[in-house]
Amino acid sequence: MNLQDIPTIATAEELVDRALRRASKVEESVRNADYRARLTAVRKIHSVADNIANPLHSYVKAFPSFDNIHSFDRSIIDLTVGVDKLRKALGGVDWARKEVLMIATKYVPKARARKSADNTMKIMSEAYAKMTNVVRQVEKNLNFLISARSIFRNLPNVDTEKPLAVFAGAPNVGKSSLIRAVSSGKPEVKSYPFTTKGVSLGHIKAKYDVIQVMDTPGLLDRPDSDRNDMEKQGIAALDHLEPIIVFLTDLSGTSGYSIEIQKALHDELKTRYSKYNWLDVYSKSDLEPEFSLDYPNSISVSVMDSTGIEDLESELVRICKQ
Ligand SMILES: Nc1nc2c(ncn2[C@@H]2O[C@H](COP(=O)(O)OP(=O)(O)OP(=O)(O)O)[C@@H](O)[C@H]2O)c(=O)[nH]1
Ligand SMILES: [Mg+2]
Repeated sequence: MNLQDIPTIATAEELVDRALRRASKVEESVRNADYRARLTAVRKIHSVADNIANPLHSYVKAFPSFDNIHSFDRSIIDLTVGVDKLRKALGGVDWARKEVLMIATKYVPKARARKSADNTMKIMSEAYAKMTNVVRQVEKNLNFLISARSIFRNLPNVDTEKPLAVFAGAPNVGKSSLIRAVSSGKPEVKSYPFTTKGVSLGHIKAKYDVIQVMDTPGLLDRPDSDRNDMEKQGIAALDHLEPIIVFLTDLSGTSGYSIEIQKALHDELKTRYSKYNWLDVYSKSDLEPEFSLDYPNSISVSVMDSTGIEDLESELVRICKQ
């Protein structure tokens, strides 16, 4: 099961409504009224319990086991929803599942015992109340899973078998614009006009090759401990996925980050990831440069007049074939 494909999760009220609605349709057609009441109650209690416990079970199963997932996914989960909080929510939901089944096990023999139809109804209502109460107790946990699912749906689904280039650089240097310019087909990349808040994925489709390209939030040159959770997502991609690094430097001065700041970040990452393939890109080449740099084998690009886009793609293909 992929993180991105977790099926819909119902709220506590939706679960309760559905279970009660289904149980209301259960009817036995035995002649004797008391016996009919008992049989019906037993089946209804089972029906409510199953229609609560089965979905709860499927929710818990749908989330990946944290021991088996890729360290990048684990990091991203931790930075977005929090691994411990997610564990707790899943624990709560699993508790509710067991509790509901236990209530059914306890009430079924009571409902089966020889009694008047009225008494049987009372026992059934009591079982209903207890089971639905348990579901309501984990309402917050279910809501947490619902929001975790919607966050996971937008996380990049990286294929670790295929090449990956991570676009990194200071804020506002044109990473997202460039990712959009090189991504073919329908990229997963959302075209926000705003600053990038998380990692996302696009693909370059070049003849027989597919190269994954990852957008990352802007980085500042500072120790990891000072970095915010958005920056940490980009660092997690670099740390755990060992990608080709495409480092963007904006020489136009329009990003708001000086050449010194951008160079310090460049040098920090280059030292830190010295074993990775590295490609320097000067962005916004349609604008008059305010600075100059002499990084070796760099490519100048512009998304405004498409300068260098093809060169960048073929250079990435070349690196991937090495
Ligand atoms: N003239 C010109 N402007 C560009 C070019 N590429 C990006 N821009 C502009 O630069 C600004 C920032 O672009 P983004 O692609 O959002 O930059 P980013 O690096 O993703 O920014 P963060 O996500 O905030 O780190 C936007 O206003 C873009 O329109 C370019 O090639 N030429
Ligand atoms: Mg961006």
